[in-house]
Amino acid sequence: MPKLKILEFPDPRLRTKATPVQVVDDELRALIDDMFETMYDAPGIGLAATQVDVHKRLLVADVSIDKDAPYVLINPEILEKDGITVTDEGCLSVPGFYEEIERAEHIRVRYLDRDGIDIVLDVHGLLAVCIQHEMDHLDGKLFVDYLSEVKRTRIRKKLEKEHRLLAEGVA
Ligand code: GNR
Ligand code: NI
Repeated sequence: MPKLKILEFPDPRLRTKATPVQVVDDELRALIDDMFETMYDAPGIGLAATQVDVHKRLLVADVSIDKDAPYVLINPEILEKDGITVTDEGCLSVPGFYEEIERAEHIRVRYLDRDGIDIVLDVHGLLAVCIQHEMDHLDGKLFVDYLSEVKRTRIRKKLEKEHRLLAEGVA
């Protein structure tokens, strides 16, 4: 299956607020399979539909070492959050940049799985961080938004330069 193209900051399409999924059908499951392939190939531990220019409330994640613990969250909602954890975060849409970001250590999240079943799950640690990072994407938010404007601007200029060089066929 084709690997999907991942949008990169500062692409304005990453600022789109995704809309709820209405039907969990085979067409959606085909997209989910393509998202997993794209995420594992990147490689990354999570991917939001927004990043592949599909503006539906859908994310995939797998934080396991062996890449054998896939999660699909459709229309995710955070019911509860507590605790604070700091993680050196990266993002496939902000390649090459890593910064410490504070998130809730525990979340209780409600979502539909790939069969359309309503699930409530308590999540801790890296998976909780990843789900919060992916849910931000669905609202058009990126981890760089938590940084100072000086840092965000520096990252934007470096990526814009990379994109310009790539378009010119230099790199
Ligand atoms: O691959 C990824 N690693 C990661 C590390 C720390 C916190 C969040 C993430 S998510 C990221 C993949 C990605 O960009 N998902 O949107
Ligand atoms: Ni990301």
